Amino acid sequence: MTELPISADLIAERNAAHAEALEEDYAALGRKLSRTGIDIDAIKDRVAGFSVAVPSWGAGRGGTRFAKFPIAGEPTNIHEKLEDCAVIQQLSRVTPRVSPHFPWDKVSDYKALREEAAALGLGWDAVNSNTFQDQVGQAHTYANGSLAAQDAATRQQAVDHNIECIEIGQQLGSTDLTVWVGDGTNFPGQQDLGRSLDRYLEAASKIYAALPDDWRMLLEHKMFEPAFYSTVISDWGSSILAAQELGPKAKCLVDLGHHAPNVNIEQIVARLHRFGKLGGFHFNDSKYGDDDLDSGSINPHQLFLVFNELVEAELNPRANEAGGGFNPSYMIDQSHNVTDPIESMLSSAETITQCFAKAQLVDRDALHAAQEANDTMMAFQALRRAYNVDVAPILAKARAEAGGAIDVLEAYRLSQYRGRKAQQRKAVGLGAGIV
Ligand code: LRH
Ligand code: MN
Repeated sequence: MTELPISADLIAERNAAHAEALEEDYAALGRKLSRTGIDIDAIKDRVAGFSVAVPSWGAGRGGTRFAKFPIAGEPTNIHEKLEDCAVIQQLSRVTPRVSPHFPWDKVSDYKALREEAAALGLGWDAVNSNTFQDQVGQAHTYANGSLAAQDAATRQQAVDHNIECIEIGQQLGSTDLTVWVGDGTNFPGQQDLGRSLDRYLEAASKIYAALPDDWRMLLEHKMFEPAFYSTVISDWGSSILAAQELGPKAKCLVDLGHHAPNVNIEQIVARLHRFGKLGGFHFNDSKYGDDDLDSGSINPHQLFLVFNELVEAELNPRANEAGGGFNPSYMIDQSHNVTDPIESMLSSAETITQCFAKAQLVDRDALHAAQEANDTMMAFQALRRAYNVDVAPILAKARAEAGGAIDVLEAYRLSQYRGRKAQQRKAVGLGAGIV
């Protein structure tokens, strides 16, 4: 194991300063929960088993089409991104995997990259293909689409790129390919809406055929952007139909920001699970469009309701053609335009884990009994009472026991990690766009 980026002595020293208060808070919460028959240590053990992957592209500052404002010391390549992801894992202990994006994270030796990550305590989650940007020297432009492009050579180029991502993923030890395509139109009539999907399915089936036995293909739907009139895989309906058409290894990935405001995302989760197609999540938050804001920063209650559905789903694993009962891939997908990306991912990992923990506290017998009795208020209260519990002591205890920091942001700031990196790393130029 390489020496981790944050001094273990600093973490130990700060944890010692917080230990007594944490013990007090944990004991008090334990007494409160035991009054309703909940064993706090059992919840802590569930939290200790929870994890969410971080996006390599989230380690750098993000931007919009208008501008991107880099910060000093932000990562400039996958090696520096891994170091920053190691900071998040070292302090939070819930982010042991990185989800890479190609060709953004392209290197010449993936075996070495896998060892480099492992030495930092990191593994790999789903690999992401990219057929929404043209690369220098690329034969066919994606300006008119990729997997759904009218031009057969362009579709084949996109298929080849996705198969290359699978091969890279195999070297990294990943078993999921996330396929998001921005394919769509900006004008009515620009493309035939039916034939576009047919072309997508024909091309996607070639990627599907290249999947190793233990792999999944995660289809990511999105309502709009970069296309602003129609998008080929625009909603969960198009996604589940495509996944059913492709086969048992094709699942649906829910990026929370890819829905119209106020869409009932937790019900989409329940539906995808019902039909054995719940493949995974890109956690973030939004107020308007695909804002890629920090998870739970705008609507933490929705995130809690999503995890409430996930607990119900885990309790009712639907047999699906691929046999796997319930193993959705949890990943963060955010764009950190105004914060230190490490702080945002520490804060988001905490919020996501809090919503997971709160969902474990729901008295399911009381909920189900109230639902059966049409006792609306008591059914709602069963959720609200769990949501209102401050689970921070449980998360901090699980984190400290795993060697993490009780106060992750305090430890990160005291480490002056970003300042040190600003001295070591070359500055990132001004620009615009997502990365
Ligand atoms: C598309 C998306 C997709 C990624 C990209 C970085 O909006 O959510 O998951 O490929 O962001
Ligand atoms: Mn996404």
